[in-house]
Amino acid sequence: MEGPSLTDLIAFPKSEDGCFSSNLPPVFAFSESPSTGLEPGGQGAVAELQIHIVAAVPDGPHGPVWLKPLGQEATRKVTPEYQRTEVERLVQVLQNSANYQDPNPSVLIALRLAGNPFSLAERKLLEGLKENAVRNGASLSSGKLGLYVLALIASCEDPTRLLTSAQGTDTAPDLVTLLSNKLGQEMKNIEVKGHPLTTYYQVALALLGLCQQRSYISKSDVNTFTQAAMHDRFSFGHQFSVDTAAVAALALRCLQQGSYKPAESIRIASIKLSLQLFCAKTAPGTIGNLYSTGLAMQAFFANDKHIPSVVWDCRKTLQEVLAQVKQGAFQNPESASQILPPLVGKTYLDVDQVTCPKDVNNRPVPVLPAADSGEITVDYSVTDTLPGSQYFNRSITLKVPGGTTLLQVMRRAQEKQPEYFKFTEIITSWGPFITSIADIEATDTARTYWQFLNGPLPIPVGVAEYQPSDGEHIVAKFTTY
Ligand code: B12
Repeated sequence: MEGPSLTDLIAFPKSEDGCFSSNLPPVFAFSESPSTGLEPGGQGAVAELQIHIVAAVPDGPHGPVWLKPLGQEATRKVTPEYQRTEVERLVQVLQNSANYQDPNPSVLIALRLAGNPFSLAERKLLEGLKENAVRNGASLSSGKLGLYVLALIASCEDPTRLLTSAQGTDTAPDLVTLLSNKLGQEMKNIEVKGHPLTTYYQVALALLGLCQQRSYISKSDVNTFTQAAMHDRFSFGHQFSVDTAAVAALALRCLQQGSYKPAESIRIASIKLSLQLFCAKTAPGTIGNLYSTGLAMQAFFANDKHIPSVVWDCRKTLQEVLAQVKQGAFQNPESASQILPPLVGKTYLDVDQVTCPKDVNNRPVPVLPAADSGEITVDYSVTDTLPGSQYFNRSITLKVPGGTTLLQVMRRAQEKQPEYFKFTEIITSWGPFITSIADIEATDTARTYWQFLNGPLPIPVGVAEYQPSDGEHIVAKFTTY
C-alpha cells in the first residue's frame, strides 16, 4: 500500500488538455539549477536535480509520491477543440500511409490509441501486419516484433495465436515466443560484446511488448537492462539518446506496474531516466528535439510519479508540438505515429485499454503541394575519415530548384559524378535510409553509418524530407554510433 499521495492532500486542478495546473504550491517550489552549467542529461545535472526533488517531496513508503498516475485518467480525456484539428491532421497522415507496401505497426498503434472507430485503414494495416508476421515473423528485429505485439494487443488480437484471412488452418505463429527469443539474442550479445545485437532502443521496445503481454522476462534480463540505464548506455556516438531513454522509461514503468523483479533496480533506473529526460527539455518546450518529444511526453505521462506535470511545463511542450504539427512538421507517418498518442493523452502502456468496435470509416487525405522558391545553390561533400579507412573526401556544388529534397540533390550529384556520389538506400519505417555512398558501406556489425550534417549540425530529418536552403553546405560523413 502506498502512503497518501499529494493529490489526496492538495487539489491539482487538471485542465481539458490533459496537462495539470502549473500553480505549484510554495512548499514544492522547484529549482532546476541552471547555474550548474552541465550538459543536459549529464550526470551532475541529474544528481543536482535529484537532490532538489528529494528535498522537496515527502517520501511515501515506496519513494516519492507526487500525483495519481495520469495514464488511467488521461485515457478518458476528451481532446479539446483547439487540439482537434491537429489530431485529425495526424490521423489523416497515418490513415493515408496504410496503403504503403510495408505495413507499419507504429501507425496502427497510434490509430488504435487515438480511439477512432476501427477504420478501413486500420483493418488493412492489421491484416497486412498479420500476413507479414506469418510470412516473415522470424526475420523481424526485436524492436519491430515488440511493436507488432503492441499493435496486435491494441487491435484486440492474440499475438500468441495469429490467424490471417488468407491462412486457413496453417499453424499460427506465436509472436510472443519469437519476441522472447529475440530478446534472448540481444541479451547474449550484451553479455559477449557489451552492446545489443541491434540497439537499446529496440531492446526497450522488445521488453515493452513482452511486458504488455504479461509474458515472462527473467530477473537477470531486467537487471541487464536497468544496469545499462544506470551506466549511461542509452546513447549514439556519446550523444544521450532521448528517444531510447523515453522508450526505456515506458518499458520500466510497465515492468513496475507488472511487479517484475528486481523491483528496486527498476525503480531506481526509472527515476534516473525520468530525470535525464527532464534535463533534455529545451527552451522552446521540446524534450530533446522535436522528433523525440512524442516518446518523451509518453514517458513523462507514464512516469509522472518522478516528473509531475507541475514540474515539467507540459502545456508549453504541447503548444510547441501543436504549432509544429500546424506547420507540417509531422508529415512522415512514423513521426506522426509517435507524437499522436500523447496528444490524445495516451501512451504505449494504454494499448491494452483500447476498445475494438466494428465501425468502418475512412477519409481521403489531401496531399500538400511542395513549395518552390526559385533556384538555390547547395554544396554537397562526402567524407570518410574514420581511423583505418582509406581517406575519402569529395565535394560538388549543385544548382537545384528551391524546395528540392536532399535525396534529390544526392541523385543529381550521383548523375554528375557517379564514381564519387553513387549511393544505395533501403526503405525503412522512416523512409529511405542511406546505406552506402561511393561504395563505402555502413554495417550494423561495425556499427557504422552515413551521418548527414548541415555544416556542423546533424540534419533533424531524413534525406527524403530534408530541404536544403540556398548556400547550405551538406556533409555526408561516414561515422560510428
Ligand atoms: C537507432 C536510430 C538510429 C541508428 C540506426 C542504426 C541501427 N542499427 O539501429 C543510427 C545512429 C545509424 C541513426 C541514424 C540516423 N538517424 Co536515427 N534514429 C534511431 C532511433 C533512436 C531508433 C530507430 C529504431 O530502431 N526504430 C525501431 C525499429 C524496430 O524500427 P525500424 O524501422 O526497423 O528502424 C530502423 C530505421 O528507423 C532506421 N533509421 C534510424 N534512424 C533513421 C533516420 C531516418 C531519416 C531513416 C530514413 C531511417 C532511420 O534504422 C533503424 C534500425 O534499422 C530513432 C528514434 C525514433 N524516435 O524512432 C532515431 C531517428 C529515427 N533518427 C533520426 C535521424 C534524423 C537520423 C539521421 C538522419 C541523423 C543524421 N543527421 O545523419 C541518420 C540517418 C542517415 C542516413 N544514413 O540515412 C530521427 C528522424 C527524425 C525524422 N523526422 O525524420 C529520429 C526520430 C531521432 C530524432 N529524435 O531526431 N539513427
